[in-house]
Amino acid sequence: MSWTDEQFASYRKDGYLLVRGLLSGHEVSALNGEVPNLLQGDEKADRMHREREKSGAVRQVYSADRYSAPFRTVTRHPGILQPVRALRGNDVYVWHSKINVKDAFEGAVWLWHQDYGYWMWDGVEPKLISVMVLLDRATVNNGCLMVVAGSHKWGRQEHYADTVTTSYKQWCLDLPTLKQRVNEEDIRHITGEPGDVLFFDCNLLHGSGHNMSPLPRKTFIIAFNDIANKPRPVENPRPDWVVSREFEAVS
Ligand SMILES: O=C(O)CCC(=O)C(=O)O
Repeated sequence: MSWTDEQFASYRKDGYLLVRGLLSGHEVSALNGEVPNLLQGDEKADRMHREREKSGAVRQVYSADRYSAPFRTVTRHPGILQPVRALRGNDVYVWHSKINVKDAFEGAVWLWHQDYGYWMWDGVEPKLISVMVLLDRATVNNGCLMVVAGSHKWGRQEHYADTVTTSYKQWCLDLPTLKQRVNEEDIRHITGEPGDVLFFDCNLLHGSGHNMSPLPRKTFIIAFNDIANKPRPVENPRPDWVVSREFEAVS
């Protein structure tokens, strides 16, 4: 379950690593079996925050790890937890988790951003690692994640809030910075099969295009924070579903 030296070196060089086939077909089926209920639930009753596309389709559901046993189990999967703890050199807790739905034909773009571009305002240092579990096949046509290899080494860039492109406020890099920094040959498409798992640094520049295909592109993203990096008090703290106050080390 632990990574080889080459895998750690590759993660450190590129800012991400894709591990193919980390979850079994059985584990992926257990997760996908939960999704219809999680998408339909009533926010007031189940306390799971949902974002919607302009069409009304669910774009994201937060906190599945708190309310669904298979999602809780995958958050503690040794193949996920061991490398995350090794990368941090410490225990970690769940900063937040979300199912990103990206439905066939209607799932909308994620503009280029670094997660730490806005997590910084939550009063933490860049000691967070995200883990994206593919629940469906991810293709170029259905809007697979795109990353800019090595961009985690730029450090945090300034972000602005885009409130027009989608239904959802997105923090993203401005055009002059993108034009100056992003080389076409450094853009990688993270295509893969259900059960493949991507690990990425909180300063890695990433985004994804609209789902132009008949295939849905669901993923489950768990963001882990170093247990020693609990948020300092900030002026406008964000809600618990996005900045968790449950500081229990995951084991
Ligand atoms: O689902 C995607 O394609 C990107 C999601 C993302 O960047 C995020 O949730 O911060």
